[in-house]
Amino acid sequence: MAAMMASTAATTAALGCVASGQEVGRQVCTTQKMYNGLRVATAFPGQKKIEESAFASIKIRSKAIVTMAVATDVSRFEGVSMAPADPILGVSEAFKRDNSDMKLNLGVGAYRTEELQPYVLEVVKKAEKKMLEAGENKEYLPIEGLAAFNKATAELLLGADNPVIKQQRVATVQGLSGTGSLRLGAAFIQRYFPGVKVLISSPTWGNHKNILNDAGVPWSEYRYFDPKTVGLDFEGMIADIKDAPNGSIILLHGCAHNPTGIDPTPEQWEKIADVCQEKDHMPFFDVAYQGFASGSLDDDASSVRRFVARGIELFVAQSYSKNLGLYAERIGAINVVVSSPEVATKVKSQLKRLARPMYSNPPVHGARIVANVVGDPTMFDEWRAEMQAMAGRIKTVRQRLYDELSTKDKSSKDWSFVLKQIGMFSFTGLNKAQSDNMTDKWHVYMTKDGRISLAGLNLAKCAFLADAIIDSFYNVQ
Ligand code: KET
Repeated sequence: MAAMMASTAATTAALGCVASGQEVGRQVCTTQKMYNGLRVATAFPGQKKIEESAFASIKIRSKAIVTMAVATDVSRFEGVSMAPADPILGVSEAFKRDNSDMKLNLGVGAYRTEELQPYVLEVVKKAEKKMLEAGENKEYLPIEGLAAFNKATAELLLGADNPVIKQQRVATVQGLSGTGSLRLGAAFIQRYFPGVKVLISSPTWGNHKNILNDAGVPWSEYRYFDPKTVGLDFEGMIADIKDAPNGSIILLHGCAHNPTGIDPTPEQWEKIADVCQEKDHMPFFDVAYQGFASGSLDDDASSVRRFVARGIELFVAQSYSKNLGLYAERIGAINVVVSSPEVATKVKSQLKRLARPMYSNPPVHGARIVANVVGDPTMFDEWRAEMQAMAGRIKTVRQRLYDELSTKDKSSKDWSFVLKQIGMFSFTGLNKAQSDNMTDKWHVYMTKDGRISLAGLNLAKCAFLADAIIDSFYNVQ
């Protein structure tokens, strides 16, 4: 200890320029460099005050450690500002920090059981067991991903007997779940349709804007949600899509629109397809909830299939996070449906070229699970049953929440929009201050746009949630 103190004193003395509380400047530090041969001088572009505590807290045993301490104080990363928390995933982080027994996480769209626990599908466990028994290796996948997965995912989306599949007019590349697949599609747009604008719904899943911004793709919004009717502003939507320059790209949610839970009717989809054809617009479908909206994989893909049947070229990003509960496996795909097999081959080659420098090739585990489940008729049926059970549980809590809201609210407010919305979410209409009240007073974690994930709610908590919503709605402006 005495030796260490002596050495500390000696070092500090030698480093006269960095004594406690002393102003240190470029010139002095240059002198210091002469004393010690340390690199500290270059770390001081200007005047800097060294705090005593900074030195008290570290044990100065060698010149090298002093160098590190000084260099940390004047990081070259000082210009990096603090990023805001993610509006959705940041909610889960805040939820973890809350110690209240009341707390309820309705932020992220992730399915929970009636006990509010994460759920691994039985069919996924079965597929994993089969994979383990088969002794699969961990070799790299090709850039485009697992062939059996790509075949299964395109067939699931479009229907196995869809002519575009038979005619080999679909370029499918396995992606890093929905987000990574959207990002790959956006990179393709940036490279091959530079300057072409993507129209996104107002509102939309918040990450769409980030994905397009980071890919350098310009975007603007089309009207979608009408707060007055708590429904679709279909006329506004059509008018804005018509107004966009010919050949724009229109981002559409295949089913279970996030965050509103409001989808166009079949007739409205036809009208949207009419306008896309008139204006030579190209749809870009985001299909993150196939099977979760209605419980049927085919019904939830009908919007996409409608456009494909008309011969419209389009992009579709798919995700297996929700419908197979494979959130952390990052499994999904980007599909580009085009007019000829030759074009499909070229488009696929360019998607691979974009993927290679970004992440080289995708992970294999989730791809094998999907390929096994979809490729085995028994497991496929088991999956559909489990998916229907998940979708069914969400519908049950939706109904209970509506019942509680209607019973507890003595005013004439119509809460039936809760029942009309579909998918994982309810868009409550609560504003930011009201959503803050939900969290600050009631410990209900939700996104600040008023969205709640019903997948994180159970029957037992519906009455409590209704109290929180009614309080926030009427007592907070
Ligand atoms: N599209 C939509 C519309 C979407 O809601 C999500 C996820 C994704 C794509 C991407 O999911 P991935 O896991 O990359 O396949 N939404 C939920 C989670 C998140 O924000 O990442 C959510 O809205 O809570």
